[in-house]
Amino acid sequence: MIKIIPVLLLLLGLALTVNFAPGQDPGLATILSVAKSDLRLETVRLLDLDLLMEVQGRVYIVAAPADLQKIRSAGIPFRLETDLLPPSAGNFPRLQGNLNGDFHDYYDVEADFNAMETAHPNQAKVFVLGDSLEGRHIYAMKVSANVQLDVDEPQVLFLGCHHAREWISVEVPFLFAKYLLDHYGSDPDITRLVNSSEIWIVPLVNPDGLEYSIHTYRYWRKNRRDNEDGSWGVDINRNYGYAWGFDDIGSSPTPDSDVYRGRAPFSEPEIQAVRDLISSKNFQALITYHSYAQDILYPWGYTTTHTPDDARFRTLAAGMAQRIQAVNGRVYTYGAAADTLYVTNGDLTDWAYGTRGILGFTIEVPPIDVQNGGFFNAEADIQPIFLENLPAMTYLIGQCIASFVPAAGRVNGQDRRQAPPARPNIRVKG
Ligand code: 0X9
Ligand code: ZN
Repeated sequence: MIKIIPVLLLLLGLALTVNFAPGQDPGLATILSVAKSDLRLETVRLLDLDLLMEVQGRVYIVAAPADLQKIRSAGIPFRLETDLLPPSAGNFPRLQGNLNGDFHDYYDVEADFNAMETAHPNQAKVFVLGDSLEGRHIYAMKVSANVQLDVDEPQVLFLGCHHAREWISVEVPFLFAKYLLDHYGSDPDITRLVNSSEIWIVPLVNPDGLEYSIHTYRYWRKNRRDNEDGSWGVDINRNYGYAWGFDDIGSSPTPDSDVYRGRAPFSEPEIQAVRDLISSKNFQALITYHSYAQDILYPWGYTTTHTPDDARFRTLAAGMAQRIQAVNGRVYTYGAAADTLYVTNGDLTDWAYGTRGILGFTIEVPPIDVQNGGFFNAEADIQPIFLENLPAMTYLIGQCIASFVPAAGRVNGQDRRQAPPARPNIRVKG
């Protein structure tokens, strides 16, 4: 997404990382560059441009036809760079050759989840939360001791892949489910966690987008909604129903934008499925995985005002960052999302916190920048990235167990919710 980070990357590296598929989706395939001096941050925001990277003073942009038009109208000189990004060739690493390598695709998630349930019938149960636009299932796995029973226990949710091109974000929650099941009964800490909580894992919120990213266009971000104006996709992390469309900076009303918020809150079935799961449970906390950056973000995203729970959020984020750093030495920064990253509206964590008081975190896993690979994690990095995130996941569950209030003494989630904000900046068309 919008990530402007100075980079010394050589163009060769750029060619290696882009799986460009000319002809398959010409509306999405143009790459162009603009001199950095001609492109100010406000312009980027205003024009809603999807920045790819910065190389030697030039900013590379993934441009749909409408973006090209906007850049032309704004009078910004640009250079077409499409030729620099050839179709993936035989000598490219396997991962970049239209194959997902060790990364899960939809069918891998399905098969592995079913196998895990069969192997661990007392601790793992697979649920179908709903279906995507193209009819794929949105899978969830519940991991808990005596998993068939519903007990009043702390509940924590881990999700991945709202954004199609962020393949690593499937792996972290998926591998967590696998780790819990593989270590239940032998590792006392894991056994205790599984015995005293309900852990829910939804590793692939956007299966249509992921399949499209694997097979057609590696940089695809949104779902596969036909917007019926020649453009495709809604950014499902702008479609949640709290402060939806609060302004046109944190999301876009324009269908061909990469941060298009959709026609209405919760218009997209993929996140209706997530909403319905969350509404039917009593989650204390959640982590939604994204890439790339190394940060831990919490509400609000729609405004730089802090939540009344800022201190609690900060303590938990610091605890997670510290544990992550202890594994491989990587520093994850943390803070309120709108301060730390950029404003977003209609994202999962704002909705989960704003309507149900859930302590919702977005973790953007490595790499830290495009120089280190951007959305293209090496297969060899899957395990290290999962393993460094593992103690943050178990820490968060441990904190939820420690502060759990059983149903009898609990304030209903409904009572914790905060009235959605007015939308002073919303533009009315017509
Ligand atoms: O923009 C997003 O949806 C996330 N970043 S990404 O580059 N993976 O697309 C960040 C969402 C963070 N949440 C808020 N800012 N509320
Ligand atoms: Zn993302």
